[in-house]
Amino acid sequence: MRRPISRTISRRKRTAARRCTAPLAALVAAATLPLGTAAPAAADSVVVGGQPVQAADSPWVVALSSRDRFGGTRAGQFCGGVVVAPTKVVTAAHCLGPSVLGTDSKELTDLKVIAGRTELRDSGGVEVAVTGAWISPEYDPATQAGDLAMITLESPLPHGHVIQAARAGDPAYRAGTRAAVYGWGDTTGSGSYAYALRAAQVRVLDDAVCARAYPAESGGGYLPAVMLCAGDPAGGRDACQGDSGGPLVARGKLIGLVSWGSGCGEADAPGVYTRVSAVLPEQP
Ligand code: 4AZ
Repeated sequence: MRRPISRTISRRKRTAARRCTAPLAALVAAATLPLGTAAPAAADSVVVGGQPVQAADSPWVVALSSRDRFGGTRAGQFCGGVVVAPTKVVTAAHCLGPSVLGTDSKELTDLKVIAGRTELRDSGGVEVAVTGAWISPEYDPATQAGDLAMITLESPLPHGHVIQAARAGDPAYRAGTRAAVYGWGDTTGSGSYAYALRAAQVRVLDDAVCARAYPAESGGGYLPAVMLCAGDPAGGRDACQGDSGGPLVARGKLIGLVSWGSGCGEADAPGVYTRVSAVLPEQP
């Protein structure tokens, strides 16, 4: 059986602790974090078929961390994020929801952004506290439409960390464009979470290909207005669990956020990404 939304087959099967009851609305209403209380859960992690990269060479990639909830072995990393302004990080909305954080998701007291750190066991880079989170009003947890959240940092990161987001119509979105996805997620599809940042080279795929891979059906399907898909036609290169919220970059610009997919790196099951140009509000 293959269902179109990996949230039902990969993200959610990861841990029962993620199946939770806290309404996302509560999180949205709490425009200002703190979120969460301590409860162990597996990290939402991977890049399959990638290679190691240095945070210094891709300084806009950050890790979202909660040691309270995910433990300290990998610095509490549970999702990726992208710096779009000195105090603003975008990530997947689902990263701040119950499917990732578990129950009591509205009160995570130790949510941090880790920037400039390649290896999660090192102490390099900076850890910045989070003062607020905005969930896109377009986010629909049932379909993953609008899977984007914006986090406000307590103190600014240097301008060198910021990546520009591609606007609608940018050639970076064209099918066939080479792109790279970054993260500390599962490198195998079977729960081998990376300690060091990795990137995989993929290509932006045609909407028709994405729609064929994930036909509309009850509960999900590919929605080209708010999603794009990317992969390696032969499989093998993809984002995976734990990479969610991390960047898909093409032509030096942010085009997508890791959102969902069926498994990781399987042929004819490309990774699906939030179409940033459609969901991110215009930057000032
Ligand atoms: C996940 O569960 C997930 N292969 C993220 C990305 C993909 C699959 C699953 C894409 O977070």
